[in-house]
Amino acid sequence: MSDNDVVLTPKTKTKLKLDKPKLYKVILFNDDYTPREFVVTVLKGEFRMSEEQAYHVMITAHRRGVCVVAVFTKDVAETKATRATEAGRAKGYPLQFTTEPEE
Ligand code: TYC
Repeated sequence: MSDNDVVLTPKTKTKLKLDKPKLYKVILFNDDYTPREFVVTVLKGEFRMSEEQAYHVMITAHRRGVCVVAVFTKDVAETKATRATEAGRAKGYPLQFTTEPEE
């Protein structure tokens, strides 16, 4: 090899790329039995909403049938949906929260 030959060394640096965690929506369903004020109380307690935010979400579910409450990582969404649904069940109400992945 002569002195002016160029030697190219391939770069082999490995970059650790972490995918951002997939997010899940918590969905609230309307029903004919759960009192409005109870829905508002659960939304405030489990989702840390103000009275106004909670009322808005409750009345949207009441009028349209469903409402997206908030978006979280999978574990947090499932835990909150389960706890909120359980709070209704404990009072004998059919209040339902579910989760679904964001597109
Ligand atoms: N529809 C209920 C009523 O009229 C109130 C309600 C609102 C229940 C929203 C569930 O997700 C809900 N008492």
